[in-house]
Amino acid sequence: MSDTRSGFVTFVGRPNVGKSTLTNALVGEKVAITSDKPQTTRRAIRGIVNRPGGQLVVVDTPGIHRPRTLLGQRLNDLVEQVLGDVDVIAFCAPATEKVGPGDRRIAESLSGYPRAKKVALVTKTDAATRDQIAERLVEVDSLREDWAAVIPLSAVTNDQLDVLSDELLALMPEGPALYDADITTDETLEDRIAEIIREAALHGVRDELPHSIAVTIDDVAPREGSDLTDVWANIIVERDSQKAIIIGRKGSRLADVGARARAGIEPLVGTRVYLSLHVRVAKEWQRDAKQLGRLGF
Ligand SMILES: Nc1nc2c(ncn2[C@@H]2O[C@H](COP(=O)(O)OP(=O)(O)O)[C@@H](O)[C@H]2O)c(=O)[nH]1
Ligand SMILES: [Mg+2]
Repeated sequence: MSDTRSGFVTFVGRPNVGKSTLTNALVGEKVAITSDKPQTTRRAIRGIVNRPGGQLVVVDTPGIHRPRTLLGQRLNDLVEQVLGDVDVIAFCAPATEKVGPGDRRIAESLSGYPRAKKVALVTKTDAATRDQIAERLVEVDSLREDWAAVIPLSAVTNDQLDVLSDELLALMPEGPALYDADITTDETLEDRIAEIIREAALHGVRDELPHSIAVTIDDVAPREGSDLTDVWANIIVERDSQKAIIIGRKGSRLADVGARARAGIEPLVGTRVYLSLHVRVAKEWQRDAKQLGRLGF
């Protein structure tokens, strides 16, 4: 018999409702990149939350989309798999927007995962009025009969996150911790660096470009005889015109991306970083099985 609980939880909800931000806030460290662009999350990222009563593994996913490319289909398959496996699914809707058809559809779709317990979260309470929060709680509560809990919270001000962790842990099966207590994610260092660079590259780009950006790492190596880590990475886009946008006038945009990325990578590796970024074109990689395989999808 075990006196601790442990298990897996994932957040679902429309894009931009704050799922990745909440993952990071619970873990207490940035394990999932965030942005206001669609499809920012492209992997199932596991963040680990240690509590006195046990361990939560938070799986942040891209969410179900209408697939427009092979990448989109693969991401949907990944999300289906996660939803079928987790112990708890937490539905998220922001306090700042009325519940709409998209929310309703997602909440209904949770019936397809009978194994998981379901909770509802009203996110972004810091940006909403008391009346909005109250209205949203009522709307969200009525979306399903079987919510184990309905919790308002803010991942930005950390409001009610302890309540959420305790509630989630209480819904988990009894069992020992699944990961060592001193790790926050099972992502590799290279994967985390690639994601930080992608987040930097997403900054300030619009339209289709966010979807077209991928990042690969050639090498991460401490430079001999110095307190410096060399990182060689590639930003992959789908067209020459996109390459020109990423690089910018006289390389100015790429320099900004590099500076922004370096600031995120340095605390992760614990040294100063020399970042070598190359922009490459992989034609239509989102639709090409071979290229997707190469990029790890
Ligand atoms: N004010 C406020 N903004 C938030 C909160 N959580 C997320 N956001 C913002 O909402 C946007 C989308 O967040 P993200 O976590 O990437 O959403 P996801 O697509 O559901 O993973 C970002 O610009 C976040 O900074 C919150 O608790 N309060
Ligand atoms: Mg996300």
